[in-house]
Amino acid sequence: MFARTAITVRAAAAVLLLALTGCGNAPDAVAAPGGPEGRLTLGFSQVGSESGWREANTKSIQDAAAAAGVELLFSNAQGSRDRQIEAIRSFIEQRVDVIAFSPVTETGWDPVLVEAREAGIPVILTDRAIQTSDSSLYRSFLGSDFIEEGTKAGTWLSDLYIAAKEPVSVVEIRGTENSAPAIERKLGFGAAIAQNPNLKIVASATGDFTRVGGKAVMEDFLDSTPDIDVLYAHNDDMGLGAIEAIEEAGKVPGKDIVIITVDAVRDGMQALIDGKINYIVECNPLLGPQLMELAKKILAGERVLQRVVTEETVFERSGALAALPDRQY
Ligand code: GZL
Repeated sequence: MFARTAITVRAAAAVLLLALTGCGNAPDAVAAPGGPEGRLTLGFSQVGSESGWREANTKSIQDAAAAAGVELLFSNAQGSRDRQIEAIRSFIEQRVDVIAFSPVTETGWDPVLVEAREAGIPVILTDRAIQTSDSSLYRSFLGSDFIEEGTKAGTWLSDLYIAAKEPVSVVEIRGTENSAPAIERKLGFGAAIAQNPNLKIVASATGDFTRVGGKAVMEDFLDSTPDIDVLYAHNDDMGLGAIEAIEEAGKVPGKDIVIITVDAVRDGMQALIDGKINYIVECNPLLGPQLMELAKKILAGERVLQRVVTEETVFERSGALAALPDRQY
């Protein structure tokens, strides 16, 4: 009964909206919120729980939905694209007002996003981008510039070794294969270190953004790669796992091996303060409030930017000491 009534009301609201704005099939014409008591219902599919960053991102979305009075249907895909696609189909069947998701990998999303468009449900990408030839499949992408993050890491390293006369051996622990952050942090870093011909990536493997993965990869590198000078890990969690392996091998992280990571979550910032990590490029997970604002604007028929880039910075030890006391994640 509720669902049918809601759809009737929403259909009427949509007709009224079209009449008022005369925008016909304009992309901004969507139905009025149809959740309980007219509340906006947002279906969100999350990547998983693989890292401290992801936990903070989930909390930000859940807290922001509660603060904004948004009815949140939240699904955790535990790293599975198929489970994310299932969740999006479920949101379509439940006739949510807006769908948002952080795509675990870049490809394979067009079919389900066409289904959402045909159902008249707007989609917002958060955190990670997708590969598609049809940008009308989503209304906005809210997230970091991962190439810029890799560039920041590589530029800092190039400067650190500006006077190097000998080859500098760099090992890289990548994030989840085929994910936007792993692809683009690698791209940005590689282009930036090309400025310094002494810097060479001598080994690279995926640690899937987890501590366990980072430790296992670093153990392999320590066994197979002589004289490692630098580790570039695509997130703090893999860097922290690698630090365990480095210490178990009797080496001093941050001194015997320079370590650069991305995210700047609490545990990473503490390692930076302890001298075990040398540089962290921030990747801000606190996307919740902006996501709710985007959803409400889209449902109100307002135009929104198709690309909203997250603001973020970089940290060395002094900056971490200043930032840690008030850090939200
Ligand atoms: C980046 C995000 C990445 C983080 C990792 O926006 O997708 O996934 O850097 C997380 O910590 O697992």
